[in-house]
Amino acid sequence: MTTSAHDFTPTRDDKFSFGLWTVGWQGVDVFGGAVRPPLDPAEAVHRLSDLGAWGITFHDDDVIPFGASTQERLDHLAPFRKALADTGLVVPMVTTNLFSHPVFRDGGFTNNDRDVRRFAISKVADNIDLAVELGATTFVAWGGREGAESGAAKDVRSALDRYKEAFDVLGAYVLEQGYDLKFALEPKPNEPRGDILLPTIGHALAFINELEHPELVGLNPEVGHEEMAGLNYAHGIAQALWHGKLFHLDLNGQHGPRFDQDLRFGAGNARGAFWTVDTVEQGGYDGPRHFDFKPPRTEDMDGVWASAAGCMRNYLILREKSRAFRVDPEVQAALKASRLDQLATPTLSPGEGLDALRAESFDPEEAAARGMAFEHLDQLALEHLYGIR
Ligand code: GLT
Ligand code: MN
Ligand code: MN
Repeated sequence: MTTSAHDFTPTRDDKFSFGLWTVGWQGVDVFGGAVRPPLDPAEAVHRLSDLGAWGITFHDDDVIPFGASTQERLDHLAPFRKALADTGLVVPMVTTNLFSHPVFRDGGFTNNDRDVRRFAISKVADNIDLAVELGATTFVAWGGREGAESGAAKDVRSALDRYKEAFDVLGAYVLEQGYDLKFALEPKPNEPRGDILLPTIGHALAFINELEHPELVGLNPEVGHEEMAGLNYAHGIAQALWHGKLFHLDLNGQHGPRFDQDLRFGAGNARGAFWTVDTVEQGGYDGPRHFDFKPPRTEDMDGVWASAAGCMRNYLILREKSRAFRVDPEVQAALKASRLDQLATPTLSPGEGLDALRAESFDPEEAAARGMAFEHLDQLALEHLYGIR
């Protein structure tokens, strides 16, 4: 079943998923305490299912309190599992909290304290077992506390050695167990640390190449995290796709370089959101459309669900706009006028070498006089986005 034109009701086929920590965020920030009551994970499953979501994701600590005994662990998981079974909601991704407890004040995998690093790896291994048991195939690693505020405090090269060591050990574990699970690194430039390791998609891609099992590790880029660094998210995920490394996505909204806003998807940089959806839909990504947002502190629980519904509705609206843009004959002519077809053609023909290029007569003045016609093309895109085409 596909969504028909102007029907922005989400269905399971749309593969929308939400972090339990998103709708469950109680609004605690640096300037104030909770404004909303704790949300029972089982209730979150039911409410998200009613709204048309397909999946739910979580950190170990979102469902099982830190330090829980084996029995407490089972007790906390039972109602969550029942809600999943009752609704048919899936768990496509699981992640580990290596940032909230004070023990992680200097991070997990790259903490200067060796004991803490050993604990962090074992906490993740336990959570990998749970992830696989619940059917997850992606394991996100957001290293928000892996970083520093000052220069001498972190030897970046040693820290990267330790970061690599953690993924090498955990990758070997996944292979040994025969698990169908891949890791997705989530870059972020700063916040909560002054500077976070693996700050952007590019840093993370380069890091993956140094691992023992690079094939097991890809990316989970978040809209706001790239835009905080002034980067173009659609370009970032396009490059991740090009490398075959777009394993998962965190969709949300952000207004330019400032603190991590985690707005609902489609709020913030609306033009960026349009190109994000266009890239996701055109680029061959078929994984979850995962929302990682924080319903603002101004909202009560009704506002939380309105915000969650808004994420999905905005995605579907932008998907319809992207499709309409791509099939518009005027757009197709404009793409041709802007020579996108030429960009898709190899620069050298089969069998041609440098000699052929050197022998070619080329008039730079004539070529320099040709405009690219990008303004007309972008105006058509904006008119689709603004809703008049
Ligand atoms: C945290 C962070 C997110 C990450 C989550 C996964 S937790 O809320 O801000 O960007 O995706 O650990
Ligand atoms: Mn995220
Ligand atoms: Mn964020």
